[in-house]
Formats: sequence, structure tokens, C-alpha cells
Amino acid sequence: MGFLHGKRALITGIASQRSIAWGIANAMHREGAQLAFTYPNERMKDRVDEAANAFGSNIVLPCDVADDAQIENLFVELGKHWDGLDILVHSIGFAPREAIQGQYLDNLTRENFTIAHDISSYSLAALSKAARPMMAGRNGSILTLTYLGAERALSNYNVMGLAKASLEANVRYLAFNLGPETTRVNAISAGPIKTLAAAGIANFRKMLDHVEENAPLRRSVTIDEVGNVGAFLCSDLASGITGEVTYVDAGYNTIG
Ligand code: 0WD
Repeated sequence: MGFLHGKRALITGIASQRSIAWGIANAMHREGAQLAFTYPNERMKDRVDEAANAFGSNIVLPCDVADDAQIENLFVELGKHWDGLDILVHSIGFAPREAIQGQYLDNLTRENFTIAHDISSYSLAALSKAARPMMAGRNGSILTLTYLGAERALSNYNVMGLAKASLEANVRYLAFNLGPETTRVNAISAGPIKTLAAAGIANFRKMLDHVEENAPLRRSVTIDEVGNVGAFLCSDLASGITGEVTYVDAGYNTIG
């Protein structure tokens, strides 16, 4: 029996089979969790249907996190399928493409700053708040994805680094707020992985090469490696861990 047997997990952020959320869904499914999925717009629906099929789920619900009504409606609809929720996976990030190339100040505008923070950080708190009634008192777990650019000024990551710093603070405040009702909140700081979101970052290949040459393991990580840690963090095996950022980056963050 898998270590997530009997758990119900809502997975956001699947855009393709390369998505980190796909790796997380795969590991959670293998460990016995029941899964439900969200898609942000009609264009992405087929991809997410494909994921649901692959993981034996028939719960696929719309949710663009830029829209309060869709966030609210998501949990109304989910409540028609499930009477409680154990796991919420937030694997969502976005910044306007011009903001994640060149130098930080080159394309920094109030609008780019706001969008990056809204979609990449506020959405974690908004989803957690809306999920709260379904998650309280069940030893539930919320998981998000962050990146080293939250702590270090990295080329091209720019305003996304600020949004990820906000996201990591969000993890700590949510963990502090939701701990008394037994819900844990954690982040994985993943090393660079070639996904659709990563393709938007200028010189992504160069970042990947640098990690592969310099990380202690002399390679990058896979979505399955991130998925395994995600499944662990959302399981009762990790019942003492909350408010943390766990690195799955082949050790890259530990070198100077
Ligand atoms: O190297 C990487 N790929 C890393 C990614 C390293 C460390 C962290 N991360 C983070 C990302 O910043 C993001 O938070 O992991 C998370 C997942 O990213 P991913 O798996 O790399 O990227 P992708 O497969 O593109 O999934 C991100 C998805 C979106 O995909 P697109 O390509 O359509 O932007 O986030 C979702 C969407 O499915 N998304 C939204 N979902 C709901 N509402 C929205 C939205 N408004 N915007 C984007």
C-alpha cells in the first residue's frame, strides 16, 4: 500500500507532460492518492484531461488564479465530488515574458511587478484560503514550487525572483496560520528543469548547463525527483515538517 493511500489531492499547474506538476501527480498517484486537476483556460483543457486520464481521475475543473470567482467556484465544484481535501499542490508561476529577460530594471513596470506577484505568490494564499474549509482538521498539506532566484540575484530571473521571495514568506505565514488546524505548508526549491514556464526565461539553457557542470551531483534534476519529494512532504511521513523550503536541486544551492 502506498504512503498516500486514502489521501485526496488537488493538482494545479499541469501544462504538459514536462510540467513539474506532472511529476508530482505521477508520484502521488503511484503512492495511492486520488487526484483532481485544474486547468487555467480552454486552450490547456485537453492537456489536463490527458493527465487526468493517465492518473485515473475524472475530476478536471477550471481555475484561472487571476480570477477570484474561479477560485471560489473551484472549491464549490470540488465539494460536489469530495467531502474533504488532504493535499493542495500549487505549481503555478507567471511573469510577463519581457520582464524575465535582460536586466532587472530594463522592463520593470508596475504592471509586470503586480502580475508576477499576483499569479506566482498571492494565488497560493488565495487557493489556501478557499481550500481551508475542506482541509481543516485532516493533517492536510499544501505544497508550492519555488526557485533559488528568491534568495540570490540571478541573471534574467528578475521580477520573478521577487515574486518567489514573496511566495517563500507566504509559505511561512500560511504554515503559522494553518498549523493549529493541522494543515502543513511547504515549498520545494527545484533546480532548473526544461518546462514551458522555463522556456520563457532568457538563456535558460545556459543556466541548465551551469548547474550540470557545477552542482555537487554534476547534473540537473528530473520532474520525478521533485515529484517524489513532493509526495513525501504531503504525506504523513513528513508530519513534523511545515513552513520549510526543501531543495531538490542536485545540491546546487550549497556551493559557493
Ligand atoms: O526550472 C523550472 N522549471 C522551475 C520551475 C524551477 C523551480 C521552480 N519552478 C516553478 C515555477 O516557477 C512554477 O511555480 O515550478 C512551478 C511549475 O512550473 P513548471 O512546471 O516549470 O512550468 P509549466 O509546465 O509551464 O507550468 C506552469 C503553469 C502554467 O503553464 P503555462 O506554460 O501555461 O504558463 O502554471 C499555470 C499554467 O498551467 N498557470 C496558471 N494556472 C492558473 N491560473 C496561471 C493562471 N493564471 N498562469 C500560469
